[in-house]
Amino acid sequence: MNEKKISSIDGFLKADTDKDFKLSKEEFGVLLKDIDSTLTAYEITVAFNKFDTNKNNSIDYSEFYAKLYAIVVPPTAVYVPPTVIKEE
Ligand SMILES: [Ca+2]
Ligand SMILES: [Ca+2]
Repeated sequence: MNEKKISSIDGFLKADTDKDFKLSKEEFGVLLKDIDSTLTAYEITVAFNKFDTNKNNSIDYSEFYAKLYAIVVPPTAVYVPPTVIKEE
């Protein structure tokens, strides 16, 4: 198993406090603050807008995972698409 993949799913589910499988800016902010408590509201907004690639003001798992993968996982890692996640 890929530890980074597991932690990204855990992080997403933990951050998604209302369990709609999307991260609002508030939920995303809590997640980022958990990672780096020195982040400002502005930095969180910038990061949120980067993750929210379709600009619908929420981050779904595919957006989250695609960006997290680009940022965190080294290019040599095997990409496993989040096929278990259903899009609306
Ligand atoms: Ca949510
Ligand atoms: Ca979105």
